[in-house]
Amino acid sequence: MALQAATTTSFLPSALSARKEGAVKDSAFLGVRLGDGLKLETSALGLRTKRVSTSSVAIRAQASAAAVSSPTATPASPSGKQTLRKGTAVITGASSGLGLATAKALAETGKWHVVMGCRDFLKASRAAKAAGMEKGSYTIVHLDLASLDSVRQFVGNVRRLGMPVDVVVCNAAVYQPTAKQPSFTADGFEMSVGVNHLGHFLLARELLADLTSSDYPSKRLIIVGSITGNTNTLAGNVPPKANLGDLRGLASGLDGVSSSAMIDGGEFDGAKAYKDSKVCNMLTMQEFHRRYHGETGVTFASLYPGCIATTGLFREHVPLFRLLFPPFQKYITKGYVSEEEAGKRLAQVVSDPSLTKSGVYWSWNNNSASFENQLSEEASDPEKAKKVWELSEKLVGLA
Ligand code: NDP
Ligand code: PMR
Repeated sequence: MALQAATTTSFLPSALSARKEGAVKDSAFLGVRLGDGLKLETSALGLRTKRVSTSSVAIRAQASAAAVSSPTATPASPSGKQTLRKGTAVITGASSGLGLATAKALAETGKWHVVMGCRDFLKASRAAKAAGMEKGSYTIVHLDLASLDSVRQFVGNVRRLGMPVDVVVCNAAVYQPTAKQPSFTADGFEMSVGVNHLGHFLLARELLADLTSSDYPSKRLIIVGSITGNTNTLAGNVPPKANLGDLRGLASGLDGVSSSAMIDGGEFDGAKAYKDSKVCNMLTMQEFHRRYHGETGVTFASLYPGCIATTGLFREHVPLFRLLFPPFQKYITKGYVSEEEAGKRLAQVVSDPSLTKSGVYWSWNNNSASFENQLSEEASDPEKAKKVWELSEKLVGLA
């Protein structure tokens, strides 16, 4: 019998730090506006709110996570065969789109417990239920990648679950193609790069220790990339193109005040900021591979799951785009994939025994067969990867 994972769905504490104006969208947290002194408590069975005396704006939650032990193999069955224990996969942004579909695909196998790192507990909880995920197959832990404090608290809360960390999937992202002005994370970084790259950079660096100490046979760290960050493709040549330039904006902190909000130091462009962030994601995966694969045995991978034209990623795009984008991708580029299919693809990168090679950017052909894809010159430049790594380390307080 596989190891029983904790069955409690928990929302673990994360303080909301002060933010720049217009920075983060969660003032209406959990779908309701929260004033000072509101305390949230959640349990597997429901959500209660109650007023507490403190005037702090911290949102706290009670969580009870059952501690579990983590033998690599469960005791031998009567036939004498050892079976692999249940793996634990941490997935960021699992409240919708690709992350949710992947969480569902993994949970359905019965071989994985999914830790869903989400900024909106209620949305995640509803999404998991609506997707038909079994109660004991997942745990929701609060994570707002737009706050480094929240990332650090998430890491602590994941550790407190007492489960091993066998796979980490950096999936969450924001895309702000219509923004005229940059918005900023709690730490003052331009939002797309702050959430998609810097938040995940800190998360991945922190959880590497946990992955390393896991006894699971195939430990993996996956950072979701995209075709649109790769200028060696047609999609990657649709303006504005990704270009990190000489990284002068990143070096100055992307704060939009003393420096540009863009990595290359140029004028703010939300679509470009997203594509630049995806280049950082793909470079980071390769730099992890170079630095840590040999030492830790962890598999580092990235992927382009296909064009999942129906997800929430395009929520800030103009309505006409949202209407035309799915049929355009379905019938013209033929790059469209459903959320379900994309989830199966990412689930393969998490658990398929044939996808253990490290340092690979996976893609799928028209028959849904995986292959090792080529990254663009910039997205595979080792010098740039090293510089992005070193600058990111400074920005997130690791150097
Ligand atoms: P969705 O918008 O459906 O999912 C994005 C997820 O990220 C949501 O769960 C969202 O949470 C979460 N998120 C956003 N901001 C934060 C934050 N500050 N803290 C924590 N979580 C956050 O988009 P997709 O499923 O399409 O995107 C998933 C990944 O796939 C991204 O990395 C994207 O770049 C990549 N991708 C997508 C493609 C596509 O065609 N859609 C193609 C190639 C790659 P919430 O639900 O609360 O909004
Ligand atoms: Mg693209 C084979 C062609 C192809 C593919 C696979 C994509 C994927 N796109 C392709 C082609 C084109 N797109 C062409 C020819 C155009 C001009 C009409 C075009 C336009 C376009 C826009 C305006 N495409 C877009 C946008 C977006 O706003 C999306 C984007 O860049 O998000 C960052 C997008 C995308 N096209 C894709 C994919 C996968 C996306 C979005 C998701 C992502 O990269 O994360």
